[in-house]
Amino acid sequence: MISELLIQKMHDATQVLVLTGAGISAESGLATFRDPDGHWDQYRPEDLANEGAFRRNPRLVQGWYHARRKAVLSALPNPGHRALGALAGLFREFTLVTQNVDRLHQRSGSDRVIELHGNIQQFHCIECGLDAPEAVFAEIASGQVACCQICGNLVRPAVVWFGESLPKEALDAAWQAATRAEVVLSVGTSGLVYPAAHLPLVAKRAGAFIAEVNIAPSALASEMDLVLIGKAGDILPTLLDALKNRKKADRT
Ligand code: BJW
Ligand code: ZN
Repeated sequence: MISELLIQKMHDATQVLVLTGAGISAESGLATFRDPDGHWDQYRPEDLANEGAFRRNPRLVQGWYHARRKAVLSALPNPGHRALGALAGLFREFTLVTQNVDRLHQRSGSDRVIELHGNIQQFHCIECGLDAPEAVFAEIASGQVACCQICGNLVRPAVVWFGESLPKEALDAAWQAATRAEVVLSVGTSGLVYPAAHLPLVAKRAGAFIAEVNIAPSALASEMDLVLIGKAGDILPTLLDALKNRKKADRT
């Protein structure tokens, strides 16, 4: 099921980067963005995931993020997340970069996850930046527009919307790791959103072998050295086992 070429490339590699997207959390029951039944089957991105939309209709946007935050808090990491956590231990340098805001990688035991698009757990004031207390979620749930207790401005989720810069430190670290990586796996992402989608391409230009794991070819598929079609929760544990076996065979 897993390509021998990928196993060999990963077996030989010391520096690996994995980029994940919403597809890896689909098997935890969280909706993706662009798949049928994804978030944007119901809403247009421009109505929700940008600052202008938020200022025009804060109740809608706060309510949508609050509902997603609740879904995230009751979701559990799945075998795909866990396999990446275990894969990390097989390489000298393993960089896990995610576009996801759900923190399921961290909850499955991955440390040092680079979050490109922030996280949905925290909300903060758009003006003074103060972290919102837990009480704002009850306000939002009751249909009120939640505002900062210090300056009275709106509170927003700590995510990156369209037109906003990604956190500089996170993007720089991901970019540097991409230029060093010998193998890149792009998992469960449509490859449509930049600059995240540049990472596998940057790595390829620097000589990396790049592969994707997706239930259908992504927008980056034609650039990939290898496309593995299937669920992340099936393919990643199989890849982990195959690599462990190969390493064990080497030692005997
Ligand atoms: C499975 C599966 C299973 C399902 N197993 N697989 C260069 C070119 C063109 C445009 C731009 C560019 N550079 C910048 C831009 C503009 C813009 C952009 O990219 N636009 C394009 C869409 C056209 N980018 C930005 O604005 C970014 N900022 C920026 O560049 O700042 C500099 C700047 C400032 C000012 C002006 C110009 C530049 C910011 C992007 C922020 C993205 N934010 C969101 C929302 C986050 C908050 C939230 O969660 O609501 O991030 S958008 C949304 O898309 C979210 C995701 O992280 C992101 C990527 O989505 P993802 O993860 O790929 O999900 P899907 O649903 O698209 O795909 C799921 C995949 O999984 C599918 O392929 C399935 O097949 C697969 N799948 N089940 C494996 N079980
Ligand atoms: Zn404030």
